[in-house]
Amino acid sequence: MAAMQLHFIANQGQPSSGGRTIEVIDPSYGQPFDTIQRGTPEDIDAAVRAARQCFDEVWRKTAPVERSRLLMRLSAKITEHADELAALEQRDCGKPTRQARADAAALARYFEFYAGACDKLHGETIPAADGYSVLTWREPHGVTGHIVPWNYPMQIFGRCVGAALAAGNTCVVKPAEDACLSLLRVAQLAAEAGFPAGALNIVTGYGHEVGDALARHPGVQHVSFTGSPRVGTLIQQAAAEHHCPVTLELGGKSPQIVFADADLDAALPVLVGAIIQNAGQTCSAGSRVLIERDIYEPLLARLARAFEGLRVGPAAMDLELGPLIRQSQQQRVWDFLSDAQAAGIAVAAQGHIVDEAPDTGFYQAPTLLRDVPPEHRLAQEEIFGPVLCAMPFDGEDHAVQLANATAYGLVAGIWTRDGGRQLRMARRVESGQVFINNYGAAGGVELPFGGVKASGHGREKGFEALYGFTTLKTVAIRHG
Ligand code: TXE
Repeated sequence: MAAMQLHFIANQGQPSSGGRTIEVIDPSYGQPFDTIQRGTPEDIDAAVRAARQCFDEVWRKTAPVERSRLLMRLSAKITEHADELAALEQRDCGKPTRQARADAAALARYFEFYAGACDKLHGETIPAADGYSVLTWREPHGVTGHIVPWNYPMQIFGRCVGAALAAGNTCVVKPAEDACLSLLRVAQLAAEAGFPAGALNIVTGYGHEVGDALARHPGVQHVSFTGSPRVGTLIQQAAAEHHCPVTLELGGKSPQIVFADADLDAALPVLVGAIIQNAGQTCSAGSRVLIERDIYEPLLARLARAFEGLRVGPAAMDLELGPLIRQSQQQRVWDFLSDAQAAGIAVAAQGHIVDEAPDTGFYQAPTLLRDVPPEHRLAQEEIFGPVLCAMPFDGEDHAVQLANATAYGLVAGIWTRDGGRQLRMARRVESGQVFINNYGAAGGVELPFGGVKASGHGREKGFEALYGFTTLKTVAIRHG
């Protein structure tokens, strides 16, 4: 077993004050291979104090151009160590090699993007009464807390911590207990890049212990969270105790809507990719495919053939799918599938788990379900596994009704050649992002991202994220 991982506070490795640790499990084999600290509220307090001290003494006095250079240096270091970071996250999360490498590249890109934005956060001058000048400043909140899930540790860290640091905050990060290793390494790289002690701190441990302590810490001025709606509610409640703003990204049940006039050759691989990426454990997974009735059977037949060709195996084999993160996530998917069976929902096709995948790993074959009743929990709830629910629709109004008929509203994909319909549909679907004849805009760190309804509120990614990590101050001067 590898050496034990420590918290990273004020540019130092620190053991937990509670003296306890958590085993890190490799989901491809179901075996422990490392240990992390099981943090305590006292550890969170130490990290928040370090972040505050850095903010007061160093970071708030650092010119935006200097912050920009530091972020750029970190981006370069991430690129230099991309293979190492990808290997850590691959083993920790069970990601196929190509996915893990893409995530490391995205992390570097986030820091590059936000490096360029540090010195471009302008305020306004506002016309006011005669004899007055009014202007606005965008100021950092101070210390920001970041509670990160296990599905894309590097990407989600990049999008929230990159923006928070660029906007002039200092950060305390609580990664998911299932997947911390890449982020602990990134924090070391940040120190090597020259970030001052306390600018970026990481405390590992369980959500109900350290995540909760971070959200309710009165020294934290903003919390960003990506995870389940249940925990999002708890975090918003905890933060409300000290009137702390939150950004919540709580997943989705995103529809991919295919009209009869669509370019099906272009759509097919994207429809499949949008649900199998990261074994379906993606907040923006396109987990419902709504197909216009005229092409329902032929498109379903093509989707079924594609699903039958999908392989699942250990992460390092770099197949289309790796394992799920942990046994409880596997059980969650099994429970959904047994509900489907009990309701008589037909399996149109399944991929297969390769012989090299051991029984101790957390594997699930990708599954295409047909004619899923829109009100069934399979069509309503986030499964967070490689399960695609297909259902037919008749015309635009029906497509909109089905698309909007869940509690969520994160992403929607629309496939049609009709320009008017593209815009009508984009207006009518309830979601934070709409992709027309694509899904994801080839990565798109520049694109603001976040949801409506139960998918959360606030925006990450793109320039918009920076506003969320600042507070606006209005300054009015009466001319002497
Ligand atoms: O999420 P949790 P889980 C969804 C997905 C998945 C389900 C459950 O549907 O099947 O959630 O996954 C921390 N106070 N998503 O149980 O518990 C926790 O330590 C503060 C969607 O893993 O929400 C981890 O760091 N923090 C999603 C983070 O919250 C707490 C990504 C997420 O864990 C806490 C992950 C508490 N009381 C799951 N309890 C997405 N939107 O991409 C837990 N945490």
